[in-house]
Amino acid sequence: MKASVVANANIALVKYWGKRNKELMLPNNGSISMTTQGLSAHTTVEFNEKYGKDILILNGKEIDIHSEDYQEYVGNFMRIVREISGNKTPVKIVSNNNFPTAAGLASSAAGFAALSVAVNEALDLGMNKRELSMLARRGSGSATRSIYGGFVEWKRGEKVDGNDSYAEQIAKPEDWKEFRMIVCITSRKEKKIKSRAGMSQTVKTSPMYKAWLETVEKDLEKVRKGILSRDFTLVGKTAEENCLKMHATMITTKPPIIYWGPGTMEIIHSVMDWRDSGLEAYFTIDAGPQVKIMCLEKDIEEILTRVKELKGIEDFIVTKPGEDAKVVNEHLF
Ligand code: 2P0
Repeated sequence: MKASVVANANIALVKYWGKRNKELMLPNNGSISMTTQGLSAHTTVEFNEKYGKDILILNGKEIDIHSEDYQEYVGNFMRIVREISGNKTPVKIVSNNNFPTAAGLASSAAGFAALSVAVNEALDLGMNKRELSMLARRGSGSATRSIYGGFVEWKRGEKVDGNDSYAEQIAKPEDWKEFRMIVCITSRKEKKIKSRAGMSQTVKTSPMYKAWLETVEKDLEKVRKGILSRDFTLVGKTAEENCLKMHATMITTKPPIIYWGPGTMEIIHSVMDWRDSGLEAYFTIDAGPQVKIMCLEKDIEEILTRVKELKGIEDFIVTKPGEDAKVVNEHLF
């Protein structure tokens, strides 16, 4: 009834932005990401009557699972787990991220991937990876992709019950060891608009959203092809274009959602200048001001030298393709 799991965060190359079903967490479009190495959530769960009620401790802080901010996330997720398993025993969940939560990395992706694998193990539910990716999806959309390592696609699916909206691995981490991402932290302020509320508002109000959906399929094809043929130019260029298109839908949401800050802009212009001077790098940005720079291992030293010269960067983390979510022996309590 007790299990521990480590799962890695992922960074999207083709983004997920917008749902067609909020209860089942079904996306309007497919997405592709790289699972990071070492930016992880370590989670321990134990189901035991002795707890009396559900307990959640996130990064050392006890949180009321049924409070306004968490009911929609962990509270709702545990309701789903209980529906599936029939098990009503109280649970204790302890989870730690080894990266700063303010880093604008999808901490919910690593967290819900870890929690899904942990409840499956603790309750002996016997789910395979595909089923685990669908369970993780119910916690947070981007968590669907963190079940697998390497390069991963979350299929949009067509079915109304969501049973064809799951993750599949495109390439293993060892298939493209040279791929690097530099996560550049430009601000540690908490973002004003959470992804979930932001994407819902974009779907409702952005005149650009239709155009976004019309071009995603082509981007998925290009990035899939680029990953399979290790074509860095194709992957980087398409990912950067896709990121800008997603941000165009955010910026044109009413009221506007502008996640970029001055530091974000500085990196965008710098990366484009480096490229003009023959140093190949691309950027991608999620629902926050941080920028992830994509490059190959051969250029990392030169790029880091330049990154360190930028004024708007508070910190940076270098990552590469990481592993699947996995059960570990180290319990957190
Ligand atoms: C992504 N993002 O594909 C995109 C790019 C942010 C921008 O997935 O409502 O935290 O829990 O499904 O997964 C962030 O959205 O939102 C996200 P929910 P989630 O990585």
